[in-house]
Amino acid sequence: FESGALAAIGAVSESSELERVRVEYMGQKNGRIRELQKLVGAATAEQKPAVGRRFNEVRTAVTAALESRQESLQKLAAARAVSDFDVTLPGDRPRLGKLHPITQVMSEFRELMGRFGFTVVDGPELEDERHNFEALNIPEDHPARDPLDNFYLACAEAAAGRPMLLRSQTSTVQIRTMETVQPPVRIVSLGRVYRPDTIDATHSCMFHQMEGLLVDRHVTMAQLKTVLSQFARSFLGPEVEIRFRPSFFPFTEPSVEVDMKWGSSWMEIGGAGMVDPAVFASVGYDPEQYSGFAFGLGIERFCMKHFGVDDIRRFYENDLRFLAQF
Ligand code: FA5
Repeated sequence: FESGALAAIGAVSESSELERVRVEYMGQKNGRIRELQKLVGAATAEQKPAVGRRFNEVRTAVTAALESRQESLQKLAAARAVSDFDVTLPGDRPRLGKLHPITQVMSEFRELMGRFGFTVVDGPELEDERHNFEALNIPEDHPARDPLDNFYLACAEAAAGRPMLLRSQTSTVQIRTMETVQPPVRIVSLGRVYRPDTIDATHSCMFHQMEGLLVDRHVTMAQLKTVLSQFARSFLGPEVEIRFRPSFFPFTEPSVEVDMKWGSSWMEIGGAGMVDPAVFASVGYDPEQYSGFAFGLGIERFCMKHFGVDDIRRFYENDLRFLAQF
């Protein structure tokens, strides 16, 4: 028994085989050790001490051989795993994320306008009618307030007679700023705005604007044009031109559309004008003492020009093949 067991243990090369050998020789139920045990039982009283001792010796020896074989098989497996590991292979480079192209452009705008002395402020995307319309001189019956042209919300405030909407323009932040600080004011605010426009290559129902507001004594339209053209040139290059076209906004007088020429074509980038005295009145500024200019630019238009993207929808599809290029 003993020599057979030790030979079988020495011959195995896998843990599973070793387990089979263990069951065959040492198994509680049908292991061959049972036969030896029977011999011990059958021995005469005189033989018993010697036979019992021998039995114990054999059992201890086989058990120890099983254990040491198990240990050496484990060491062998570990060594094999280590030798399969090639330490000279290059490591996996961690994949770094990137900022969205619109986020990149917005940070650059904040930085540029900061250098022109404009402080960056934020305003809420969920607004009331005072900040989105009334204080901006957009009266109750004005078509811009049509529910079909705005994202009004069915919320508790609305039920209590205070309609709320997703802001349709960043001009709301002009009001929020003038309500809290006294002139001189020199701020920009960048953020999302929402309009139920028909979506196409240049229109989205959510987009970004940069609002600018400067209020001081003796502010002129020439200063407005200088700031806008300096800004556009710093961002896109010295060859960029700015053009004003007469327009109308309830909160500026006079009002203009701002076009930018980059390459061979003109492109509309936003609206601007001199702050209407009615707006100053609604925030408690004295229109006799102060004047100001304001502008609101579409950020996506700049991104499209800057990155050569011909469809605004690409920015919102979260397609990594697109986003990874910026
Ligand atoms: C305004 O929103 C005014 N608040 C701008 C303003 C501010 C005027 C301060 C005077 C003083 P307008 O609706 O034209 O104006 O929008 C401004 C710019 O936002 C547009 O020129 C365009 O570049 C961009 N824009 C408008 N609608 C969309 C749209 N659906 N998708 C993408 N960009 C848009």
